[in-house]
Amino acid sequence: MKKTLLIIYILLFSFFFANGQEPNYEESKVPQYVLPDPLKMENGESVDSKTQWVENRRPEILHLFETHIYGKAPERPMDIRCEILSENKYALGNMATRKEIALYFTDSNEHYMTILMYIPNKRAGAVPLFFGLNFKGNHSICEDPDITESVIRMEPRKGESEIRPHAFKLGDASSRWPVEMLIANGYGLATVYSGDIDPDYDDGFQNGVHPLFYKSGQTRPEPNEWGTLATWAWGLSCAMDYFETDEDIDATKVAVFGHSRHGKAALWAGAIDQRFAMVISNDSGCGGAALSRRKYGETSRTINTTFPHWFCENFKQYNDKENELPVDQHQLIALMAPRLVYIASAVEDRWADPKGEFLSGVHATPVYELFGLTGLPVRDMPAVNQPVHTGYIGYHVRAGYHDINLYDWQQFVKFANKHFK
Ligand code: GTR
Repeated sequence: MKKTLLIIYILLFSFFFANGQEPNYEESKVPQYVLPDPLKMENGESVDSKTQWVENRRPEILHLFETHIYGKAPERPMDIRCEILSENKYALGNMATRKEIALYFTDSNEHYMTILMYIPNKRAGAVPLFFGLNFKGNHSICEDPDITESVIRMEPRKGESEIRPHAFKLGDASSRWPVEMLIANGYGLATVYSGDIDPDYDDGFQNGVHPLFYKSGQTRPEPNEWGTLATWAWGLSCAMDYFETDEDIDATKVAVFGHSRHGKAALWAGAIDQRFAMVISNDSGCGGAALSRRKYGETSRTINTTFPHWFCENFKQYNDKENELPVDQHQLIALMAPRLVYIASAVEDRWADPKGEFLSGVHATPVYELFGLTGLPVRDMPAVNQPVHTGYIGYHVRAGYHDINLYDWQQFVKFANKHFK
């Protein structure tokens, strides 16, 4: 753990040294900014009814995010083909049924992602589900020895292939995945290794699903087409197509969640696909829940430089020009209305700008009010470990660093219990 933190700091330090740019961590140095009004159309007209929001303003904002930030994804394959690879009704000491499902992106059997799923055996009917991407393979989420090991694909080391056999051991990320706690609370859990959809490194968009959808002659996405985050979000929607067909799952109660880069993808998935009843962002930061105009911690320039493949090419035009962005991230949160959204921050995760994440919830709130709902019921940032769960936008800032841990999960479950039970 300490070693990992040290490596992260060294990487960040060398990155800023190379770029000659220090991140701002001082509130007094946050620039003055004016946020785009979610309730004002681009032509200046004000939006004062649900209908106007749903029919006009929401599509307008969605289109702006798609064109300038995440990029447009192609239509998902109709009737996506799936295959149950395994099923065990006696998993986790008989507590759960474990299934592994392959979802094929095309007619061939070559390109697919594998959903790993646990469903509580003690259930009266279909169950609500938490669903999110994992970083280290399906087998990393718990120590269940029968999970099929994901094929891990990472930036190739000199002379080697991108496939890294056994890069992560069984249960490697189990502290982030409280499977048994969720099962005991009556929730299902599903996950997909994000590298099944698009491996997380800049290879010019050759090794993920992109080439399967290129038009003839196309070799990389157009400037307004999907970067890796949008690709992951697209994959999350493909999984939702499957969940709708699985009788064990209540598809009207699926919470899509993600930590960090996966939190950014979860938010975008919740924006483009309104079948997700709840959207959870954990420490998603820049390009996720945090307001870009605050330029606190990670900025558009730093993120586009370190991860040039995450967003669409158009987003790079806004490096150092956050004020010129036609949208800011509170409007992404607003796109979830009237559904549930939860923003989780960690107080030491300054790189992700906890206050900027909180403020997104505050400034998305007027859209919830249009629906007669309370968004975030407070305007001042709550104290550490004092979650706010009474509105449709939930929030907490926990003690500690960039991570997703049991405390975070306990809050998500409490929030879900209020609405899903
Ligand atoms: C960081 C990145 C963040 C965040 C994080 C993660 O290096 O700058 O935007 O996404 O990675 O995904 O853990």
